[in-house]
Amino acid sequence: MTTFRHTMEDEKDGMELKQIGAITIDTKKTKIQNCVKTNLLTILTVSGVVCGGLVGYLLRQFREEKWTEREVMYVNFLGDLFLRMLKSLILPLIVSSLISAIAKLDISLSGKIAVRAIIYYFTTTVCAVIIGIILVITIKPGKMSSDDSHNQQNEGSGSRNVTTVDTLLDLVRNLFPPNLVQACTQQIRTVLIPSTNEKDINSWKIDYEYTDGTNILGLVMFSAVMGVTLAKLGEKGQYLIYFFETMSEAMMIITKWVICISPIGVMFLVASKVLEIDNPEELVGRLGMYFITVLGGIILHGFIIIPLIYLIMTRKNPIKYVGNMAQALATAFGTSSSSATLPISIKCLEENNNIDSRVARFVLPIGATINMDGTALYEAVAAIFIAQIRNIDLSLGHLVAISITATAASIGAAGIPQAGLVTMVMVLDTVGLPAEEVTLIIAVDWLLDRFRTVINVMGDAFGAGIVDHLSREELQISSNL
Ligand code: 7O9
Repeated sequence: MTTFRHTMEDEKDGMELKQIGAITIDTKKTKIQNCVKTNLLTILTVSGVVCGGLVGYLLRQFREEKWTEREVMYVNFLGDLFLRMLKSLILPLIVSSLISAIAKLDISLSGKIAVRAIIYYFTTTVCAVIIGIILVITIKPGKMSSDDSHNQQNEGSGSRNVTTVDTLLDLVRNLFPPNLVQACTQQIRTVLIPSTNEKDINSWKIDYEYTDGTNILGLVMFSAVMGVTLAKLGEKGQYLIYFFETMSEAMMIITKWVICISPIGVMFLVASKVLEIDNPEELVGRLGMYFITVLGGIILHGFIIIPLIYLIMTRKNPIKYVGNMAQALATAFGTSSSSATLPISIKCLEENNNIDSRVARFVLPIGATINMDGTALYEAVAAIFIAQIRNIDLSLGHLVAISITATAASIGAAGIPQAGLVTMVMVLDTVGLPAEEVTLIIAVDWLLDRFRTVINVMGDAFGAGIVDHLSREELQISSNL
């Protein structure tokens, strides 16, 4: 406005106009420079994924014989360091950010935010499962593939004797860890001990054991309760709230440092994975249609349905929103772990998408734990694909049962030791398929895992955006108090 008035009032000689023109070109230039500068790391990380794939491919072509495990380990080394750094942030980050975010909200508002988030998680996960089922039933990837799979060796499935009920009860047990320090490294699981004269699994002896793996569900639960309690304590709770707030800020600063090496880390992670693939021909061969079905479902759900829900709820541009998350999405693809990506997702949400930090730090850790749209879609498709290969006709009741278990499995995955296999077995169990069938799809699982992780992270991010939009006014009122 001032420049405009200035030019109107002054005599408009050619010289001055030229100068103004030069200035606008100049600002445009700096704008582009700024844009590249601020997005440089993102651009580099996304290129890291592509370069990693290329490097891996070229190295494979480079020589006839297979790369040894040791050589793959060397290529993976820097990627592994990056992953370890990210993982070290998770525990302090989720505990401190959940506690401080919930403590800074008043109880009724955090309740409202939680309800909104949970409604979103549930709706989108059910949507994902339905899309998956529709696709796998129309494409019928299992009927197209030649059925030589019967001859496959059922090795390495490592199945153990569990019932779905036991798995679900373990989940609930893990919600309440008896020892918080132990919960940082171990979780409980039920073991059934076969008795010699009993074939019926229900009469076996029941035992429990602790297995390695962070009991994230228990820690999330405890942090949420702690946050609510500190909010209730009022004045007296302030010191601890400050403590956790500082901790959470500090973790975000360390995250920024780790992000600086993400392009290199992601590149080596992807390159080493491409190097170690056993039978790449499966991707275009027998499992090709299955792969395309899952990928199609993931793209349809993640790039059309969820953005559409976001657009309808917030009337904001979903494309820009996804673009702002690119760094997190590339890391999700590189690490195939939504928990390792969590620190970066929080940073992208707060800094690029301007999500209120109370919402981002409250909703995201919970989303990373229970909201896995990609996983739910994948498990439903996989179960039906296997049934198709085995020529088992599924009734509508079966399909409903698969939807329910796939949804439950994706919600509970973080609370189940060795989740990948166990949740898949749970879903297969509902259709009466044996656990060994999982071996059919293992060949392409490593790649599909990366794609579904991207969608898991994206679903969490859009959820935070929607919850933030719906809670904006209340958040403003609460911060003005
Ligand atoms: C995928 F909240 C956090 F960030 F602290 C958190 C920590 C750990 C959240 C979740 C977990 C966790 O243990 N998650 C988990 C996820 C455990 C076992 C299996 C899975 C499923 O993982 C996805 C999949 O395989 O489809 C995917 N790789 O989103 O990480």
